[in-house]
Amino acid sequence: MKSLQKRFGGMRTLLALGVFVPVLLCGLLAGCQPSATESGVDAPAAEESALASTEGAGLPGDFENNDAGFLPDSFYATECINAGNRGCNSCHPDLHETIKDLSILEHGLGEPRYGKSYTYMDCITCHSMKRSFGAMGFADAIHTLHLSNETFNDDYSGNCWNCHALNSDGDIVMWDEYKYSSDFGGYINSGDPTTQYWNARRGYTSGNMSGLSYANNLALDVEVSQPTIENEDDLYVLQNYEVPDTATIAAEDYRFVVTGTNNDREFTLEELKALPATEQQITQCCLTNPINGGFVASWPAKGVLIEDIVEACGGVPEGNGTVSVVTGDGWDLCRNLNLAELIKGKAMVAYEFFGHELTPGWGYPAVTVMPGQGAPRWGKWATGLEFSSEPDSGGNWVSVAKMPRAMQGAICSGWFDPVADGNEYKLGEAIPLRGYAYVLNQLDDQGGDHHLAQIAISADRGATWQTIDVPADYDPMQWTCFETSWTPEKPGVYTLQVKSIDAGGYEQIYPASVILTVTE
Ligand SMILES: Nc1nc2c(c(=O)[nH]1)N[C@H]1C(S)=C(S)[C@@H](COP(=O)(O)O)O[C@H]1N2
Ligand SMILES: [Mo]
Repeated sequence: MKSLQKRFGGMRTLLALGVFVPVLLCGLLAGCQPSATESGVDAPAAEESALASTEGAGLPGDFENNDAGFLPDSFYATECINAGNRGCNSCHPDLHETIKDLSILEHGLGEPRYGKSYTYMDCITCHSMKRSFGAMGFADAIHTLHLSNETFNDDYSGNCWNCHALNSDGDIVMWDEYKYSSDFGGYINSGDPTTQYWNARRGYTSGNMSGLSYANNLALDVEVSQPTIENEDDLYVLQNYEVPDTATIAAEDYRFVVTGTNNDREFTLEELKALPATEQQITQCCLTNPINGGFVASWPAKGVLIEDIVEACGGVPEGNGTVSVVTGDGWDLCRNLNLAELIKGKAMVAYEFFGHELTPGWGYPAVTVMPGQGAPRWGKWATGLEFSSEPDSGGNWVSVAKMPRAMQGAICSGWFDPVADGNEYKLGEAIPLRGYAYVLNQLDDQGGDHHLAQIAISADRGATWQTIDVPADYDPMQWTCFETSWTPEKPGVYTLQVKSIDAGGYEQIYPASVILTVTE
């Protein structure tokens, strides 16, 4: 059996050697194709050495080089489902590398965080939001891009099933979602003990034809906490437009302009810093944080509460119930926010994080942090506040949660350990498990309250869930992290899943999943 880690490990070595990258990775994207020749890499030689170091087999991802991938080697896993050559990462082990040269305006995604790599999930959050905003539907483009590409067609024997799968109802789905589903291996509830028994009687002792193993009814000893991130580089950086000039403005030239108050004022950075300061931990979560994503973090911030700015400006006139953040790049999803809600949430204009000034990418000189609100409502490179009587742009929790794949950040979870698929452990070893769960703390249109109530963990593809209650005194605006360890009783290939359960009656539809192997 070849584990994913081994395959990916092999690929990483190739990438480190700098061979083969343009041909393999960029070759599939028209945008960076020229670099294959410009870089001067001797492609045929590179390809030869690449082949030599992949154990004499064809390319990882080559559909005719049947491979069981993360599954134990068997006729079904290798010949029938060819699990090792399917999904984006089988040809693009580093998807961020694949897209990073597209401009910021096209893909404002920074480096992956927490040691994660980009997966299909990092793309589909935005690319499923084709109705109004977010990224375009890319199905037509991605199909054409691949099917008109020589590398995909000839070197990879590429076809529909590199990327797609058929579920038990015969629907065409994405392999990268299907590989974590309870339908995997041909039984709709494969994790169910009755199904496992049926399979075991036919010789599939792990309980699934594919060789996947299950652990039903987990009873782990789980600890929860609400920490800030230890490593400040784990705070994601993302922008929708070009980084504006205000990101590097000299402190003495910067002005923070406040209008719509009883006594409108302009503040220099020094004057802002002279107002009463507040330090607090804040959880920031992009609404499009992918399933198992890294666009979420909890960090220490210092700044001035919006309430204290209002006070410094002599209050706001009756009727000015909303506030808009003015930003250096013109980002405008932080306009017409409900002032009372922001004050209650201790929203502030932050000019420091981790004990030092903000960096250009993170919104220098000032960012408005809006605890409990999705990160699109935060304004980086903030240059002022406009208080007004415009109507509030509205709480939209329910409509957001109804786009569960696109707006996963409203109710989300992810793994820090194991951080990705493919880790191997020895039987008897206690496997450390760590991750986060978060629910956007907003009122919905009906005034319903939403915050994280429980974290649920499964090792049988969702047939049974262990639920962990979030303590009632936890801050609903912060993420909750969990930590535990698990010692499986049998060797096998397991799937661990975690999901968030909201106090307002919703639960995360697509859990965050990781596949790991336990060897004898
Ligand atoms: N001025 C400005 N503010 C912005 C954005 C932006 O593009 N421009 N993006 C928003 C979104 S969608 C996110 S997720 C966060 C990203 O913040 P970070 O890069 O500091 O983590 O900033 C928010 N505020
Ligand atoms: Mo975002």
